[in-house]
This record gives sequence, structure tokens and C-alpha cells, in this order.
Amino acid sequence: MRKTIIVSFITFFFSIGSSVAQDSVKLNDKKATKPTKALYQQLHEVSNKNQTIFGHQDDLAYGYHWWGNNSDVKQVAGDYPGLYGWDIGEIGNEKNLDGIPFADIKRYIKEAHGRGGITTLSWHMVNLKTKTSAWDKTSVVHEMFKGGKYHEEFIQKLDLVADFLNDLEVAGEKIPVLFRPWHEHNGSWFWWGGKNVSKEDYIKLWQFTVKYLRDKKKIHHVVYVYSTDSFETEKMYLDRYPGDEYVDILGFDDYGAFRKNADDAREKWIINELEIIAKLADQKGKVCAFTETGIEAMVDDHFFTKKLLPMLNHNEWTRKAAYVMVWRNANYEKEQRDHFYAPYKGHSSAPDFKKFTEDESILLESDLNKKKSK
Ligand code: BMA
Repeated sequence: MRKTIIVSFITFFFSIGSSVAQDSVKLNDKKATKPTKALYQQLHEVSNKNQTIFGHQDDLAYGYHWWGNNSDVKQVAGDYPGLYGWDIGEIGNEKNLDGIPFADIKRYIKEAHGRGGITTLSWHMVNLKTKTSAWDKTSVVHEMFKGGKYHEEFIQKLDLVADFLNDLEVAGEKIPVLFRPWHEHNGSWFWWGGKNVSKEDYIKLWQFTVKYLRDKKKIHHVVYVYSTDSFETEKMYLDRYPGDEYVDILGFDDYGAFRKNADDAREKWIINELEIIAKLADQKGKVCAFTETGIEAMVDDHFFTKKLLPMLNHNEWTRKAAYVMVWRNANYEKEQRDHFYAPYKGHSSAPDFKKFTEDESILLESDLNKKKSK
């Protein structure tokens, strides 16, 4: 009898312990607004239910055959994506680096929010030294801090970001967003990545960005997303990690397994990546996500059901990714090239994509309201 009481006490305390660990995730921003906390909690719950929200970059702005106010995903799947990615590269200009007016991006974010959709922002920021692009590798980060030649310009850019974020308001309430700055930093193609910056300066850049927006500009409707490019071990993933106090979502971008002639080992590689971020998120009380992927020009008609879905559903860890986002569908007439990652209406991979979105684990926008049962 006594033993039973002790055992049930132990069980009771254990279950409290684990439910605390599982149910409460805390944002790095102690002053985060209620809707921001609710969004983070929603992602956490999606992850715990082994579901994954489907996202698409620039979805509403343009598609393969059209420009403005439409959606290739909706045309093919009958519903909007649950998550929308936008890039604020060239902020301060009328249009972003891919030609979308910033005013339109704000409108699309508000419209999606009204339907229950989630927004994530990336930032292909120009190199402040050369004024060219994010892909200009000229070393500049060390000159962006206090006392540095480009500090004031950097502050001006961050002020523009703050204004943009503050404009995301409906009925007096700010729309929470997932902000993913300085991404793919373990590769050397951006000025903030790899060989183009020291580890210390990269970490400083991240921390400064968060502190400036969160503490100085008092922006409290942002969830911060850390996303590397492909990696092999936890150590590699965390090599330039800015710290738990600056990050809310652990993500990564990987297209490698889907490039032409990629061997099967690359698929296992992605499974390994998904496992690593899920385990880390679990330990740290954070959320994990597959922040960018896809197959360029949809050259595999069964990509979604035969490649991506089996990877996401591989085991209890890979199922934890709260969202997966594929990259943009560049407009064929405007850009003249095959650079699209979701099928458009009539494309041979459209039926496969529809099937993928019908899987019980994949959530589109209206599923976020209905809550697909599992
Ligand atoms: C890249 C390409 C570019 C684009 C950039 C920012 O992956 O799609 O064409 O300018 O992202 O969106």
C-alpha cells in the first residue's frame, strides 16, 4: 500500500515535470506580446502533434504565370499555405530585391494574418561596404559595430526594419512574425557567412540585431529563427549559435539532397539534420523547423510524396519540424528562368503536391483554424 502511494506520488511529480517541459516554451523576449506567445505556443503544439505546416516564399505576390494577388499553392491544392515567407532585402527602397513593393508585402501579411496564416521574414541585406548585394563577400561585419565605419548605416537599416515591423498592425494589435536574419551562415556565399566573417563577429552581429530590435526599439512581436545551411553534427550546427537568450526556433536550410545527381546518402543526411534540431529543441525548450528546402523547377514529379514527406515522417524526431518552407516561384515572363519550388496549375507535379497537402500531417492555412485531427 505504502509503496503504491510512493509510486503514485513519484508518477504524479514526474508527469508534472514532463508536462511542464513539454507544454511551456518561453520566448527569448520576456516582454513578448500575447499573440506572439500564442504563435510560439501554436508552433510548439503543431510540433508535439507531429504535424508540419507547409510554407511558400512570396506565395501571394507572384507565381510562375502571374503577378499580384494570387497563389500557385491555392490554385493547385485548393488552400493557401499555412506559412508565408517574405524577404526584406533592399528595405528602404520602394521594392524588395525581387521586385515586390514593400507596401504589398505588408498588405499580404495582414491579409494572411486575417485568415490565420503565419509570416516568416528573411533578410538578404546588401553589403554596406560595397552597396551591392547580400552575395558580395567583401568583409564588412567587423566595421558594423559601434565605432565602425558602417555602424550608423547599419542602425539606419535596423530602424527601417523596426518601422516595417511596427507597420504590421491590425486593430491596434501587432502581427507576430518569425524573423530569420543572417541565415545560411555556415556557407560562405553571403557577407555574414563562413570565411567572410569571424565566429565572434557573427555571434555579435546576431546578438546586436536582437538587442537593438527587442531592447532598444522595444519590438515585442518577433520570434527569432536561427537557420544554418546543411550541417552534419550538433557541434557544427551550434558552432556560431548566438545563445538561447537570442533564439526561439532552431532551423536549417537544405536543398542538397534534391539537386541533380545527388545520391541517396544526401537524403539520410537531411534525416540526420531533422533529428539533430529536434533533439536540441527538445533539450532547450524551443521549436524546430525546416526553414528552406525544395527542388528547383520541380524536376521530380513525386518530390513531395516520395521525398519530402517520407523524410518528415521518418521517425519521432523528424516529425517534430513545426514547418517546412519551399522557396519562391519566380515569374517566368519577368525572370525568364526555371526557378520555382512549388508546382503551378497544370504542372506535371501538381497531383503529387495535392496528395502531399492532403496527408494528415501536413497543414495548410485553413487547417490551422480547423486543426486537422491526427
Ligand atoms: C535566392 C534566389 C534569388 C533571390 C533571393 C532572395 O535564393 O531566389 O533569385 O533574389 O533568393 O529572394
